[in-house]
Amino acid sequence: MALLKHQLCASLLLMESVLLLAAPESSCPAYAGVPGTPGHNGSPGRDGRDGFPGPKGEKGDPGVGAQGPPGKMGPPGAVGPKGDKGNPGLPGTGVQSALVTQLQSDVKRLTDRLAAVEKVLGFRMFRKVGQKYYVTDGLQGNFEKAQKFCSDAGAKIVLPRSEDENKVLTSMQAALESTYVYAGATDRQKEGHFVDMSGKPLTFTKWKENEPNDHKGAEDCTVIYKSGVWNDVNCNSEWHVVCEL
Ligand code: FUC
Ligand code: CA
Ligand code: CA
Repeated sequence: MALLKHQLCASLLLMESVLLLAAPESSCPAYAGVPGTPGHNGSPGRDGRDGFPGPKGEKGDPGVGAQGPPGKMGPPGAVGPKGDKGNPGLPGTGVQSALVTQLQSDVKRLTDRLAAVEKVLGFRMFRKVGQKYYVTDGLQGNFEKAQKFCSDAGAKIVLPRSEDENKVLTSMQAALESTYVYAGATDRQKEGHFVDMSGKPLTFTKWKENEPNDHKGAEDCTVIYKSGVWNDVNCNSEWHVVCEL
């Protein structure tokens, strides 16, 4: 302790000597010493702790994806309304319109004719006679069945109106090996008075000798024999069916 006190006094004495040298005129009372110069800044402190998390950021803009492929075509729409009627055509010259009228009637005639010919081609056998066609599928039946077959075909049961027509029919009978073919004439309305299917009197007949005889009082239908002569027979008997178009 004595040593420490001695050293402290020695230090104070030394400091006083230094001060006297720095300021020789000042009287220095017993130690209200001049403050020393500020010390140097200390070394930086340790890093602070991490701060609290900042606030949540703003919502981002919507993303922009690449455009997808086009979808399938939708179902067809309903049929639209009928369009307006067109404007009338330009008037033709007198010659032109007469020509058009002629062509229209020619086309109609040819169209009708073609339709008739195509119908004829649908039968097993056919013959052209004048403006008519005689057709058959070789069917046999009673008069009622004969009428129905022809009517279903859009035709009429055959009725020769001339020797030519009668001959063409017998040529078909030869090919059919037919004894009798029904004709479209009856005396059902008035016995002994044969008429066609429209009720009109016959303009051509080729009755066999002693016919029509209304055999057994039960013969009101007409048949044509393979030789071409006519006979009245019972309408329920079955014979070949030929129609005319
Ligand atoms: C004659 C004909 C009749 C029948 C009979 C067998 O009398 O007139 O229609 O064919 O023969
Ligand atoms: Ca009769
Ligand atoms: Ca008879």
